[in-house]
Amino acid sequence: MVAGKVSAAVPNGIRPDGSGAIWNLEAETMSPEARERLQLERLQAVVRWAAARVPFHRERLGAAAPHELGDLAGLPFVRKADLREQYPFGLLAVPRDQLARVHASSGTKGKPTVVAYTAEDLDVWREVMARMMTAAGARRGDLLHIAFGYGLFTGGLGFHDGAERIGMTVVPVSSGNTARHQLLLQDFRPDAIAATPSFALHLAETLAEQGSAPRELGLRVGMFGAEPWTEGIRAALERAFGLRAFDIYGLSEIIGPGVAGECGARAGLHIADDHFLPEIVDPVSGAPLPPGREGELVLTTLTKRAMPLVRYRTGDITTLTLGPCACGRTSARMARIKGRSDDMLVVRGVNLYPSEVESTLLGMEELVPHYQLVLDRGTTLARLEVQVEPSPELVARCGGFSAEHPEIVMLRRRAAERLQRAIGLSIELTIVAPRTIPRAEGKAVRVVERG
Ligand code: DLL
Repeated sequence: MVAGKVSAAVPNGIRPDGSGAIWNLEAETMSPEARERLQLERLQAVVRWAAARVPFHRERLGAAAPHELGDLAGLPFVRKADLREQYPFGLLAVPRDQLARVHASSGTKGKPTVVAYTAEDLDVWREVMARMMTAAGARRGDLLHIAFGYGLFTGGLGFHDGAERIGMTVVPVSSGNTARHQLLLQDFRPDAIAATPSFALHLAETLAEQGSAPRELGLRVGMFGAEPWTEGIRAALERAFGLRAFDIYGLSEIIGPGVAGECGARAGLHIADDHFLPEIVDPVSGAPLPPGREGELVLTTLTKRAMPLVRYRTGDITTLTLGPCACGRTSARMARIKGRSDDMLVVRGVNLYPSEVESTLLGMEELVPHYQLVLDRGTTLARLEVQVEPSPELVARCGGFSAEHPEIVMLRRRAAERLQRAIGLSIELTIVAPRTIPRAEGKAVRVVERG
């Protein structure tokens, strides 16, 4: 069996005033030495477990037996393409009838990627989600409005199960149907909301359009994730709703949401690294990079039974920090995700992530936090255009939207200059009419290709 003790359902780190609560004191504050010992023990077990039970892993891992954590770097990577090739159940390490649940990615490019859980795996998932939500300040008895999609996507059910473990009251609204969200937010007055940051902004915008003030809903905690977002979006969400916004990260292949999340110090996301072992590698060469260097996050599941993965290439770009955090947790932390390596655009030889455009533009109060990068590959030199919308206040001041209005023309010039200074590229920028950029109900689409 893979070593994997799951903590009791009762939180043991909650201070009487509820501040700075830690769900699992033992696991989240263990000493670095104890953490490394546990990680090595679990790594050895998972490598044995995967090689003994899954032909795909056996062929690649052979008789590998890591003696120290550093030996991990000698093992082969697993990629998303491997999951597709093994569709649907080729990577299972347990008989199919021992699965408690299956999830899958949306599969926009061909077959979906299937992931599977035993009952123990679901228990680990609930545990890590309870940790992350507690770190964000969610408490037993809080009412939680879940706006992540339910179904094969891991967002809805992941938050749902973790919230039930904490003892929250769950409202499983799921994604879509903005009018229903508005009604329930106004009538139920939840303490907390879980959503993609872009959908939450959309909710704030539509509420304001109908004359109600999102701040008056009384939301205290926002838990956001499933797509890259920046400090600019955080500020916009906190301003709109008057809540504190926390970043929660995860991916279906590893477990779903709950791989990492921010605490009250908001100095990086704590990784549940007693269950998921992180590494950073050079996205091109795959060579391991030291803490503090930016690169691609690679994760190894230390306790998953149904579908263990050793050295899974997440495609997500971040950095790791190992130092202690003010909150008392001792896990490794990762910086907020800059983007996916496959979302990186190369514009006239310069690497560019949509999040860099976002963090530059969102500091401007005449713009709203909805933008899109339109890439035209129809021309010989790929052309990039940034589209962004003006704030309703500015449009009202101009007496309606017109791209030729002097204030809009000036705003366009200033925004383009700001981008040029920050990114070092002159990029075509267009201020488009309010509501032109599509609002997503799930993950926002930041880059669209034309031509
Ligand atoms: O998006 C799981 C999730 C649901 C996480 C709800 C957080 C909240 P997938 O659909 O498999 O799973 O997509 C995983 O989404 O590799 C990242 O590229 C991106 N992603 C997830 N969380 C964040 C985040 C879920 N907090 C992919 N910041 C990952 C940036 C994120 N990107």
